[in-house]
Amino acid sequence: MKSYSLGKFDSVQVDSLIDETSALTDDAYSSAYQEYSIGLWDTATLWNEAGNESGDVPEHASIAVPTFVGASTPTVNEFVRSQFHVGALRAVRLFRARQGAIIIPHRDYLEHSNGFCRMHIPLLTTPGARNSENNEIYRMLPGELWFLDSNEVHSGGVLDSGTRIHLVLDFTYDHSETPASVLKQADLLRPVTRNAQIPRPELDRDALESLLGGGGVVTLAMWPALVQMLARIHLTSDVHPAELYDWLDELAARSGNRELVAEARRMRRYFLTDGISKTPSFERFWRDLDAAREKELVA
Ligand code: YCP
Ligand code: CO
Repeated sequence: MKSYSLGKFDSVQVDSLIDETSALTDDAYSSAYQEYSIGLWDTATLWNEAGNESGDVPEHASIAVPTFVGASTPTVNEFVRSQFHVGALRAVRLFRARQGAIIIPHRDYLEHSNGFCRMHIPLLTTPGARNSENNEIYRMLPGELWFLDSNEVHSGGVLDSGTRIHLVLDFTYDHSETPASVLKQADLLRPVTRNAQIPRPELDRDALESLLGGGGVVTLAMWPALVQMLARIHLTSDVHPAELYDWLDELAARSGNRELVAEARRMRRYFLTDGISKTPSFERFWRDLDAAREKELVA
């Protein structure tokens, strides 16, 4: 696995971050990244480039500063300034997943020249919290500092009714340096020795086959619900997260519906190969199809 833990922060310090972030209300969280979220998955942007309150984090060159929401998290801000080299910092966010919510398998930075050096510090967790990177599933625990290699196919969230909140920091990525160089004093972290990986039982291919066999009754309006079901399978059965896109191709092919075939292809491009600026969103794609159909009817 390319993602790894660099160690653990002092628990008293982490507790103060948990207290402060748990007190944030729902309006601190935004629906940026809806296209990626499956269920109640959202983000609160605490630091971003000056003037950007949208929640999106473009690969900008300016130093990150606290946002409107970040003005109400002085403890987090102080922690960030004391532990990290903020000159390289581009964003500070909270990623929250609740009640079975996950992020769809994808690769980040597809259209970025360099990407970010992304660090996760779990604050709140639940036994069903999971992350995936290629063929591996793992669980991060509160107070640990993790470097996430988001160039690899990954996903994450919760499988149970609980809530997971991670503090996520993005730094500019100077590939000649190790991720630990974003820390002011990497040697102050306590070492993490536990094995974070979680084994999964073999995938029941017959059960999967019966799900995919239903292509004939599927329409575009049902598509997101099917994607949501299939996207979670790799978190509980031993299969690569990118196989989701093969299943979608398969389901679409069996439906005999050209629109579904094009939609499955769009999703692979959006999440795995071309990225979001070069590929339409599902909403845009669906609207355009409807508009084209309308036109044909009129002609
Ligand atoms: C992640 N990737 O993998 C992030 C969340 C969308 C892009 C937002 O957690
Ligand atoms: Co990602």
